[in-house]
Formats: sequence, structure tokens, C-alpha cells
Amino acid sequence: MKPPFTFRRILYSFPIILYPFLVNLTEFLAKTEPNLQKVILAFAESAKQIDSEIRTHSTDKAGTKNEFGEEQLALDVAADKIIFAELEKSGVVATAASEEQSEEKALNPDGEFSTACDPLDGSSLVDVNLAVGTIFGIWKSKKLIGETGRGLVAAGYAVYGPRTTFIIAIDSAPAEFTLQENGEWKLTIEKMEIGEGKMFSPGNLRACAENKEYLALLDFWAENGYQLRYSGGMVPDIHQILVKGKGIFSYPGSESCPAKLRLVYECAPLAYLVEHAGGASSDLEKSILDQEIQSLEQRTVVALGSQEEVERFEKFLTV
Ligand code: AHM
Ligand code: MG
Repeated sequence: MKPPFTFRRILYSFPIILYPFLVNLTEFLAKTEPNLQKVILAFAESAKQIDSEIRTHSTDKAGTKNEFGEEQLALDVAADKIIFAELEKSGVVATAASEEQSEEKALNPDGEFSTACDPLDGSSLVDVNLAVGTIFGIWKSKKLIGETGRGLVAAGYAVYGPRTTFIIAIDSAPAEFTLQENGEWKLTIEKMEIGEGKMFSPGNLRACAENKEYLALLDFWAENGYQLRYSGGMVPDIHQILVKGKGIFSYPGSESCPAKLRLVYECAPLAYLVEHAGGASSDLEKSILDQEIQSLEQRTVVALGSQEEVERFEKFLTV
């Protein structure tokens, strides 16, 4: 079933000259609780600065490793600094965590929110000039441990591609804003919805050598006329599902190639967006949103996208 015709299609057909008349992010957030607006705008402002860094910064290694022992690019470090400076400036964030740092950072003792982010997801794709992104989740609590994705009050991401876009869901279907030359974010998709459709983004194919169930599912997709769309960046891959309104992203594991995506920085925020668009998420037992955050390093098997495809993922991989 295709997602219903929505206002978003009308926006797509707008000539670029009419963009100045479209709603901007600040106007869109007018009815959102003021302090939550501040956090969202801090991430939106960070995205603008990160976008500019990506366009001009070198892709050199920083000579440091993150919490997970992965080599950091100077860009990873720069993106992380930008976000923490903006969150601190917002004055309403109690605790912030980032994939690039080992511990949660206390920002403002009176703050009412906790945030988690992956400042530059897919940064190894920057040198080949593929799209990358920033992922974030916002909880109304002073800490992240013990929370689940159900406690998110908003989540979003930015995509740095041929265009720079900012996607946000605040207890409603995600909306897309596009960065204009004057620095404004203009609403370009009002409501993103996921229906059913034959498109797949299969991560971690290396796991197939041991995970024969995953191999069988890939065979199913290949033999049944599915369109392969995989970029190597989780953000553009999920964005594609949200914009096209169909498909699945999967990243299971095997003994020697375990699932590597992180619950708090990547999977929970993206599951929130996908589920608010009418899609589903799974860790093979339950919705990603029901998984408790026990540590910031927690990794999880993940499938996100069309409900029927996520069910199929569970059916094939549950043995
Ligand atoms: P990163 O946070 O270190 O950039 O890794 C996350 C990325 C995702 O964007 C992408 O889906 C995945 O890693 C690809 O993984 P693989 O290295 O298995 O291709
Ligand atoms: Mg990442």
C-alpha cells in the first residue's frame, strides 16, 4: 500500500522561487514548548555549522579514537564541539552524550532535557563525497541510563548531501526543512509517511557467511523484484525510506560480525522518526523504542522501515 497523497507532494512541486513564502523552522516550532524549541534550534544551528565545516574542512584523521576505539576524523571532533557549544548555549540541557565522547557531560544543573547524538554519522564517506548526517534524540529527563526510546520527546537528523536538510519529529510525523542560501530552514516536506514497497538497504552483508537466515532474507528480496538502495550511511538510507515512503534498512549481526549500531545515538532516535511516520522498528524481540538504555555503548540488531518488511525481517531471522 502506498502512503496517501499528502501536502508534501504539493511542496515538492513548488518552484524554488516560491521557497521564501514557505514556513520556516522557527514558525513551525511556534506551538512547541519554548525550552524544547531551544534544544531543537540548537541542533538546527549546529547542522548549519557542521554543513559548512564539511564543505571546507580537510578529511584528515584527528589522531584520536572515540569511545569505541574507532579512529576519529578532525571533522568528527569539530562536529562534536559545535553541538556541545550550541547545547550549552541553549541553557536548558542537563546532560548531553555523544558517540564521540566516553561519558555523558553535565551541561546545566537546572536543565530539563537529556540529549544523545551522533555528530557525524558515516564520516568515513566524507572523502568519497557521499551524503552523511547528524542524528539526535531529546529526552525530558536529567539522565539517559534507564530511559527507553519511548521517553523521547523529539528526535531528528540532518542530511549533508547535494542539499542540506533537517528532519524533526515532535510526537508527530517527521517534517523536512531545507537550508536556504540566507541560512533559513524552509519546510519542504510537511509530513513524512511510510507505507509498503519493495526497496531494501541491507547493512552488514559480511554477517551472511554465518547468519544463513539473513542470507535467506536477502535471497527473498533479490528474487522478488526489490530495488536495492544502500549508501553505507544510515542517515541517507533512512531518509530515503522516509521520503519515498517505503522500504527497509537492516543491520543484524553474526558471531564474527556483530551488530554495531548504537541504541542511544543512532537506533532509538531513528526508530522514533520511523515509527512516527507509520513504519516499524525491531531488534528481533521488540520495537527498538522498548529497549532500555543500560549503557551508552549499547549496540543492537536493528531493522527500520515498512511494517510488513520489518515483520518479514523478524520472521526470517527468528530461529
Ligand atoms: P559510524 O557512526 O562510525 O559512522 O558508523 C555508522 C555507519 C552507518 O551510517 C552505516 O549504516 C553503517 O555504519 C555501515 O556500516 P559498515 O561499516 O558495516 O558498512
Ligand atoms: Mg554513527
